[in-house]
Amino acid sequence: MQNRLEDKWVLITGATAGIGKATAELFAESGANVVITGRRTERLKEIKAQFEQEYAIEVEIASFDVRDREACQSFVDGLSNPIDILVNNAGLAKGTDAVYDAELDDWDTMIDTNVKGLLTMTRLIAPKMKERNSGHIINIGSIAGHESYPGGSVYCSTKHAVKAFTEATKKDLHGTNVRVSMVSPGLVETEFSEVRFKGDKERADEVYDNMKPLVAQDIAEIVHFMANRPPHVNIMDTIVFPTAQSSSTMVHRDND
Ligand code: NDP
Ligand code: 8X3
Repeated sequence: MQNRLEDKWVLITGATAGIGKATAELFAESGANVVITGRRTERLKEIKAQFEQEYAIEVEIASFDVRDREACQSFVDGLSNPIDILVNNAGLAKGTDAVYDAELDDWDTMIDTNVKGLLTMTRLIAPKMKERNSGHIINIGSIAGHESYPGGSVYCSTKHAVKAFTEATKKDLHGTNVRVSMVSPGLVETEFSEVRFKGDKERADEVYDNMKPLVAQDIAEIVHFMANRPPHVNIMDTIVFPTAQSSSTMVHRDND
């Protein structure tokens, strides 16, 4: 397959773990330079050291919270290279409580990260892409952006927002060569469930009990595939489940 990614600059938010980290590594393997971000500085430094040792590319790291608009702005102002591909991946779920007893702070965290953080980063990066008439924005959505499940009211709302925003962004950039895409995964085993259950590893492990979930690499390969299409191809969205999953709530367990 032709590699169209060499020497591109790819910015991945939330690259300290899971899907973001795997995506950054696949781009690095293809000879793309990467700007990796997240809040955990030590992890970013370790990943930079690993990538620089293994791949002949440039790696920049930036530690900031996507909920902090000023931090996002000063990060973008300080970028030393134009961004060819923006992967808006940073995101999380907090809790599975019903609407009548969920924590309002959890709702704020999800909305501020998954929606407002993604909006801010897009707003800051898109103008230069439009000006250069090239670029690709790839948002990490979810099956939760296509259907809603009990206990996921606000998480699902945030991912529905990502879907709406992706579609509207494509339309705002209509007539330019800037591409806009999203990926909508089902269950992927990452730190996601541990974060959702606030460090309760046992509860997190139960999510993937007796079934084979997707792994971060599965999603990274789809993001990489989208970015590596010829310039006239814009994949809008892909829904990807583990084979054992058929909807947010239909998960076949080996003991079923
Ligand atoms: P992980 O918890 O493994 O990774 C999440 C990443 O997001 C981390 O690098 C984390 O970095 C970063 N992040 C979280 N909050 C912030 C913040 N406020 N500012 C900056 N970075 C932040 O989860 P996944 O890899 O699974 O999740 C990645 C994306 O995929 C999310 O948008 C998630 O909603 C989506 N998704 C996940 C699915 C799954 O089943 N795992 C399925 C469908 C979609 P740090 O903590 O260092 O800041
Ligand atoms: C994460 C997958 O099924 O927990 O977006 O919503 S799910």
